Amino acid sequence: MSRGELLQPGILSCQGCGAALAMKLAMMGLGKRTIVVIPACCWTIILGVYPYSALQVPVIHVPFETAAVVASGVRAALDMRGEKDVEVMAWAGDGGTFDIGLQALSGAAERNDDILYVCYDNEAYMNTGIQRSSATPIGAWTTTTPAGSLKKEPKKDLEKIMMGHSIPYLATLSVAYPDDAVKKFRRARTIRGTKFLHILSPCPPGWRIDPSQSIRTARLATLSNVFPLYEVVDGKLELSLIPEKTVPVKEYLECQGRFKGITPEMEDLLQRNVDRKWEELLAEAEKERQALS
Ligand SMILES: Cc1ncc(C[n+]2csc(CCOP(=O)(O)OP(=O)(O)O)c2C)c(N)n1
Ligand code: SF4
Repeated sequence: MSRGELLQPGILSCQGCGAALAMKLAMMGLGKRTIVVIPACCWTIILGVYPYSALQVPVIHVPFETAAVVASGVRAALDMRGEKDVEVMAWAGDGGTFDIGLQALSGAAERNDDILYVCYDNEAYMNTGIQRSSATPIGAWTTTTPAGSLKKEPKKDLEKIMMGHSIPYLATLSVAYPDDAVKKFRRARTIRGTKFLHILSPCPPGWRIDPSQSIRTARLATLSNVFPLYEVVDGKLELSLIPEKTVPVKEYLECQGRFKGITPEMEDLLQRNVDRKWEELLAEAEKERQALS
């Protein structure tokens, strides 16, 4: 894999930040003719302080809830100028996507605006000190789900919501599978209409892991089917990876301090939800496979 030279050294992330690596992979897949729209999130900081920027492409910082709508506006302006070869990427955290930016994202997707929307998912509002978002899993500690009242609600199924918009391309990615991730960014670039990519990006301070364990933790998320990797192209689902041997969810939970207080009942529920979702994905992928044969 060649170096991601569009993301320069000197970024202001914590050590082992999955979100930083995610951007490096995005830039490797997308290339120079890209404009990046970033709402309030850790990446507002990671990039560096104006007038400096670690990204060698134009970046627009926008209010928290407006990533998708600003990206749509930039797209419209580029279209008027005839600059069809420029990809507009909205790049937001899970708080900015699953919660506060969802309405703007839904609007763009319903219009099928030609933008790439990427959610880097660290499963909480990390930039403001680790608060619960609707992407936070059951049983996770955050500063708003302290010991004794850990999150009881399951993570919102954003893929289902986005698939309900019939967009031409949706994919899940992980920083632990960089080749797969770069391939999906490249593919997204070739597709016109709204593309939605969801990339799992561990956050060592928020997940209570050692920075050296970021990639291992992300890999366990996929090997336990907590975060399966797949693509949906024009409504057809294809799994990117089927683990040879599935790891119990427990193993994924045990390597992170944020799940230290999880109850056996919550753990059970999480495992059951993961199994059900995986069965659904397998069935959908098999249906598509049979339709093709
Ligand atoms: C309307 C509005 N509400 C709250 C904030 C404060 N704020 C800035 S960043 C942030 C957290 C962003 O969380 P997320 O989107 O998950 O990205 P992460 O910080 O995890 O990278 C919050 C709450 C804001 N800037 N604007
Ligand atoms: S708090 Fe988490 S997401 Fe934010 S820069 Fe640090 S490691 Fe990255």
